[in-house]
Amino acid sequence: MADIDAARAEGLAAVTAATEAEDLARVESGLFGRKSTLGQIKRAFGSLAPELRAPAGRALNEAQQELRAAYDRAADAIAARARREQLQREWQDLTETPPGPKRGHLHLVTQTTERLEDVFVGMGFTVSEGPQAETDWYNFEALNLPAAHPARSMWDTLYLDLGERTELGDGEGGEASNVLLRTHTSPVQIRVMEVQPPPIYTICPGRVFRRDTADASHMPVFHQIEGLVVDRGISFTDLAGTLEEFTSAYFGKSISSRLRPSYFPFTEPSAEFDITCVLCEGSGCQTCQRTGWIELGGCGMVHPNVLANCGIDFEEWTGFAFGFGIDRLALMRHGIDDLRDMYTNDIRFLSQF
Ligand code: FA5
Repeated sequence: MADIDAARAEGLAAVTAATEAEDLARVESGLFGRKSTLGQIKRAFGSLAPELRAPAGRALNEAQQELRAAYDRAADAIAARARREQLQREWQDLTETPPGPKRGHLHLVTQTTERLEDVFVGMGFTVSEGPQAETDWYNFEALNLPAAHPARSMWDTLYLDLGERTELGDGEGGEASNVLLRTHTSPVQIRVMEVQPPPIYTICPGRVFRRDTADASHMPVFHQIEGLVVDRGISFTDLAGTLEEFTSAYFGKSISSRLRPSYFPFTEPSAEFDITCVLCEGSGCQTCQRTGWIELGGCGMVHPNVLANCGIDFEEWTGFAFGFGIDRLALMRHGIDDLRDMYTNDIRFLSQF
């Protein structure tokens, strides 16, 4: 019995001392094999008196079971620790988002609009706004474009079906079939002239809508900025000078402007307003089709009919107006190939600006 106890204690101590899988494997044969201490004691049972064999056998079995249980616990603990260590070694951070909150910024078109406003405010202009859903009166009729005027086809229009009369108009328009998404910022001219007596020096930036198919230089929803000046003795040279002043203030001294004859029903005479190609600075490249110039928008002297529609005496007051696309301007300024890139909301593209 004393030998069995001693062998059990010795076995338990050996199991406890084994901290690695190899140590445990090494002590295993000393614990359970035929040549183990308990195995040798068992073989000596033959020399015991018969009445002692049963209690000795029970004690030996208990000792063997105890050692087996201690051995299995130690093996489990070593295996669990090895697995933990392996997982720790093989762990990889696959998270795609950078840690911590990142500050966003204004969209490129908003940044461009704010810069344009700054330049014009610096030149003495105020900023005016108007609704995006307009009546036929403001978007067309008051701008010298009566119903069925052929020039209406210059603007592919999206009409709104509101079902009932709306509050948008002031009596001249406002019936459901007459409500549309404004196709340009020119209706804001009318809204300003209706309420503000001259002199007027204002710009009107805003979102406009056309039934245009999206391509590299067109979007169905885009942005324009309108300029309107009404004062005594305003002439075409004031228009040309203002646009030139704006061009060098916004783009820098190396970029200038030119006017080409054109047609808009609400201005007479009318012109197309070009600037030196920002990318090649006038030497000719793919973007400007080797002309050295890029078209920015339209302009002209406010048509007397438009002044009259707003109750302004065109004998006393004259004015000029201009309007150009903000999105295309941003495109040119940053050398972007495709207008659609600005609106697909790919954060990798947007975060460059
Ligand atoms: C007008 O909309 C006139 N209201 C401009 C004007 C104002 C003339 C005051 C005279 C006096 P136009 O349709 O050409 O003109 O548009 C002006 C500019 O808007 C274009 O030169 C272009 O830069 C931009 N634009 C037109 N259509 C789109 C489109 N689908 N996507 C992006 N930009 C466009």
